Amino acid sequence: MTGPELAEAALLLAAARRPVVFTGAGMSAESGVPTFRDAQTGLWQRYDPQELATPAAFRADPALVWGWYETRRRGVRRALPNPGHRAVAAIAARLPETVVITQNVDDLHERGGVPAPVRLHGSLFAPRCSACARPAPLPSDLPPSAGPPEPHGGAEPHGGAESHAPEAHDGPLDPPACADCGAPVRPGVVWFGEALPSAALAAAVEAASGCDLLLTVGTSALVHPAAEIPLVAARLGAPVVQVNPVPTPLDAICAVNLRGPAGEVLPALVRAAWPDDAVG
Ligand code: BJW
Ligand code: ZN
Repeated sequence: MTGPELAEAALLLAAARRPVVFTGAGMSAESGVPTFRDAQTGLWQRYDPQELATPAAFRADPALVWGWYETRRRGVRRALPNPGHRAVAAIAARLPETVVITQNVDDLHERGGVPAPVRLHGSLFAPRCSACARPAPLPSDLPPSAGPPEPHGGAEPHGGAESHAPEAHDGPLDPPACADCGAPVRPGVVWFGEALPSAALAAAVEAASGCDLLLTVGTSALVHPAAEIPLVAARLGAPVVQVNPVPTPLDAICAVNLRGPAGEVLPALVRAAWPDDAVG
């Protein structure tokens, strides 16, 4: 990828000392992890968020909700970081004050080389008791040969369109019981109507308030309060660079809009910012 927009964004990145990288589901799309709202492939095209991603849904049918999240967790387990994740890690390695803020509940930033992203919407890998909040152990995964292959594309990182198909839901699965109080264990993610983890939200607002560049990658910017993070940076004068194949509500506040997939645009951006480095 080349062009005046890439060159302009590269100048902003090369000049930055305290960048924030703010990511959404599009960051992991090329790893085969489905987004939520993309036409055809987004999870919400196939599943109703009100039946799966709210506290009321879990109360009404814990096995349905737990089974769905277990299917997704196993899909993510098989996925691999894509070149976009590695480019974000390269930015963080080059600029140690970089803060990576993610809405994603996968662990692909960590496996891609960013050890501690700020997680606004929790994690698929941190289940906890639905009553007393005690952290619960992850269920052990079946070996891949133990069952029929799932049609999730995570085993084919950076693959074609087939790897973006939402995975089949394996069906209801009773959640484990809390070892302390016996209540059902729930996924450690943030559902609609729930508060974001206060420390993570505070860290995100602080980083966005003090950054000198905000790079927003692969988010529709429709879900609040997370979507306000780029707005905080823009309001305080930091340039915002967006990486997304399609327009979003953030377009208007962006200094540069880079239209394209994160797995291609981010490595190109890193190469353009630091042409003499062997990273990206
Ligand atoms: C690519 C690409 C490629 C594709 N490369 N790009 C203000 C206004 C309106 C509503 C509200 C408001 N404040 C609060 C609300 C309510 C609600 C909300 O925002 N609703 C709106 C949807 C209308 N928010 C909440 O309920 C939040 N809680 C809250 O506000 O609590 C208040 C409270 C305070 C005190 C006490 C109690 C309560 C919680 C929100 C939780 C969101 N949870 C989810 C599910 C997580 C668990 C799970 O995984 O199942 O988080 S919803 C889902 O959306 C998930 C995501 O993190 C989040 C954002 O989605 P994201 O990442 O942007 O994905 P997509 O699919 O939308 O977009 C993907 C993008 O990638 C697209 O743009 C593509 O083009 C692009 N793309 N391929 C780069 N290769
Ligand atoms: Zn408990």
